[in-house]
Amino acid sequence: GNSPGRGTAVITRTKTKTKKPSLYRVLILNDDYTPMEFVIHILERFFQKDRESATRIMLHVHNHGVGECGVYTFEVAETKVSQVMDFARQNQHPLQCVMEKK
Ligand code: TYC
Repeated sequence: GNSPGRGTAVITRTKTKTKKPSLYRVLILNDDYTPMEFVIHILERFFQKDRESATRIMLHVHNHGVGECGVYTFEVAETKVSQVMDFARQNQHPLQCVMEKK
């Protein structure tokens, strides 16, 4: 540490930051009402999936109840969830999107 002023001591950090950010899965949940085509569109628009991957993920969710859209750091994952929830609500679909720590 150094001593910048009268009666003050500062501990300086020597070690380089090496902590990796925690990662979060963004998941979509199945429901009985959201059109398949709408879910495919969500996956293309907000998760940069090509049509084939988007269709595969949508069908996985349709058949299994839940599926992974992508893995992101906290703030990015939060933003994706908000974007999906806002877009679904705007279009009056009950689609649910959540995040979970890996
Ligand atoms: N189960 C919906 C239907 O049959 C399709 C769907 C798939 C809805 C995935 C939501 O996350 C979802 N129209």
